[in-house]
Amino acid sequence: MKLHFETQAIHVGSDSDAATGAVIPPIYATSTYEQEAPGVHKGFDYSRADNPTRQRLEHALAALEGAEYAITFASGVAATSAVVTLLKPKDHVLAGDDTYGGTYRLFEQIYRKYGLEFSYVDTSCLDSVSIQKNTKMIWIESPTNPLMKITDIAGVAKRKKGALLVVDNTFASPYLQRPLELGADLAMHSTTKYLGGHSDLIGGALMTNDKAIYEELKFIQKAVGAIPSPFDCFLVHRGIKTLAVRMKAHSENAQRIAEFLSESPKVKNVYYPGLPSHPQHEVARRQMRAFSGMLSFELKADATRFLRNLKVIVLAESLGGIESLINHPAIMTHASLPAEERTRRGIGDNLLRLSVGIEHPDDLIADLENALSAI
Ligand code: P1T
Repeated sequence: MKLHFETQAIHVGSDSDAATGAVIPPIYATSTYEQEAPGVHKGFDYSRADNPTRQRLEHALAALEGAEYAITFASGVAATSAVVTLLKPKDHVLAGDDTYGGTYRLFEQIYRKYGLEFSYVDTSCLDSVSIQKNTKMIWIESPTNPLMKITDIAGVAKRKKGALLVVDNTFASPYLQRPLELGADLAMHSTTKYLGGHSDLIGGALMTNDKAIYEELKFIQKAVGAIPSPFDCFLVHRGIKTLAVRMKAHSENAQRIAEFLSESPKVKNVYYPGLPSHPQHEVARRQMRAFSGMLSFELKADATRFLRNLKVIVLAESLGGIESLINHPAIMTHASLPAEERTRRGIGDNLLRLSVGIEHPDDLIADLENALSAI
């Protein structure tokens, strides 16, 4: 029987514990496993290689992305790093020009010195996706961080000419968007965000249907060792059981707030793919089930004073938790970009990014209204 997303999120990887019948299986806090004789064991030998709590989470994550395989990491950045180590010196990565600041930092400040080449284009415009002879990977986010640009994933997949297409699906979550079904080779997540959903852990994951890529990444996971703890795996697994209901609530709240902000005379621009005025609104409608809880907006003046006057919405990095978080990208999440790179991308000093939580939307709107009236 083919189960729906909501049912898979609750049941895949969540069979009762065979030893005790516990409906919620135990967290396997163990580094190692007894062997009957050298090399004879029950499938686990050392927890860097594999751990039952992690394995259950990986089964669940694979099901949610519609993938054969999932591999988890200690952070989203560790997952990104694992993907890049599939490449060799002189290979070229064509990346979106609006990605998480830490992704750009990893590419430019770590991997460039190992001889990899990176260039950045606006992949929301398909014509800018031009593949060089040595392009081995295309790296996109959709929606992007922080400007919420949308890339036509199926459109890029048609142009990839043998390069691996990797989609950082963090802002959408697998409930809203499934890149592998649109032709991507790998989906990547910071599980810190919507999958965990409660701002209480750091983690990352990769999903694929390609066995050879999976085996290579599984080897990298073990050999490099950036694995998540069993405790964090348990928390992500608990979080994803409510992913569907949370994503519906995040999306509904964000739509209301985007509409509210669009009407404010104090706001210059609102970036939210759910607004019909968003340049890629139609693409988003086609490839996403709803528009998620992430939006950005540019104030006409004085972002700092506005932020000081918020009482419910919390000023903090990160996103995707049940509580609303607001971020100043130029000073916080995207500070690692050189100033001229930020300006080129359109990340100005009055740009704010809001991760809309699942509080009552009237309270969030009242909080924003009050802070807007102070500027
Ligand atoms: O923080 P970590 O779990 O390592 O994930 C990195 C990462 C990767 N991809 C995207 C789209 C992200 O947004 C992030 C992390 N982002 C933040 C911490 C932030 O506030 O934008």
